[in-house]
Amino acid sequence: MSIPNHAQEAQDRYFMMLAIQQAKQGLYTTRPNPAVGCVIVRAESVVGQGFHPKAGQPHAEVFALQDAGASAVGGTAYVTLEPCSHTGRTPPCALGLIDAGIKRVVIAGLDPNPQVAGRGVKLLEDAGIEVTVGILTDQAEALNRGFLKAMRTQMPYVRLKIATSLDGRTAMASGESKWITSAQAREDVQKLRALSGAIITGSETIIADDPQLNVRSTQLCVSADQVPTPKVVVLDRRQRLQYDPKSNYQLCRQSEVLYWREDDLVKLLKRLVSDHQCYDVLVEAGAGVAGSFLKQQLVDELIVYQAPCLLGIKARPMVEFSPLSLAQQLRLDICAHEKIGPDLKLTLQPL
Ligand code: AOF
Ligand code: ZN
Repeated sequence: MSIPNHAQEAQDRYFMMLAIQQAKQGLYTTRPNPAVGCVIVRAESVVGQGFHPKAGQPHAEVFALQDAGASAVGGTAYVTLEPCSHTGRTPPCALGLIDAGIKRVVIAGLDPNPQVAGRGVKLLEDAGIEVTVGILTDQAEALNRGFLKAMRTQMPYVRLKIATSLDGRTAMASGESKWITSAQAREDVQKLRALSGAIITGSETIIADDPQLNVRSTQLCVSADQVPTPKVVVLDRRQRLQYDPKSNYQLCRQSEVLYWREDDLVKLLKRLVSDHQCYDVLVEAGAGVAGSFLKQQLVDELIVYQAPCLLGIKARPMVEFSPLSLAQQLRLDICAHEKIGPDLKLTLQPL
């Protein structure tokens, strides 16, 4: 009978937390690759650490092993994602760990990429390495929502962002809407954009607001020019932009823009995964588009920035949605709440 070793588990959680902190350094720059961190431990102290900085560059394990040098022999590697077993842009990390003389590997969660999916663990075990899977899995998975969902379902992780007043209004009846939420809340939106492979908007938003929809923050942990530019998708079923004489909208000048003229949003989302490797998608649009995504149950996460002001009943509502009875309401779970400057940020998941 084996007795659970609580001291070992506590230690594993501690070092995995350090590996997660490493992974976070690549959060905005690794797309379409996942953000991954690795810590090498020998005799209960950290001898090497690293993270994956960018697709095409070495994986987290390679940097951590380099950092550890000869001290890696006989050590334990803590990795936030199963070490890869395939040769992609870089060679298999599982073999790198074996060659470096690592004796034990602790992994937060398996890599659902069909090219890996358990094969990394098998390579390690076949080489006689002790493997533990499932330490701080939820925290590690929270870093790579899009990558994990896309690998598992071929659909992206969709975040819908809405900025509203306390009474749930987004603009005056005239369309006037600059600015309801604070500069701090708008700065926070930069993080959502920096996480996203694509930003979806509507032609009406382009015509009314001429937004830039780019990443330009100076307050991210990396400089904005390191962040891969999100693709902008304009929903333009009625081809309003093509015939609009004003063609020099701000975003057309600076980003790669994809015009989607079809009705089918599921097809668009699947296409973004299969053809463009966009695994995290941010919807920043008006009430009509927001309503379509919500009604079709395509939203994984709703982020509401709510300013403490009242705009009244003639102002525009946040979502075009008209349930006929209370039974048809859309219910959500509040996952997080935070005060950002004077505003409230709510993160919700549809039930
Ligand atoms: C790891 N460690 O740090 C990362 C992994 O084209 P490549 O060679 O960069 O491979 C990309 C795939 O490798 C990616 O889709 C995911 O399955 C895995 N990412 N694996 O062992 C890392 N970033
Ligand atoms: Zn790898």
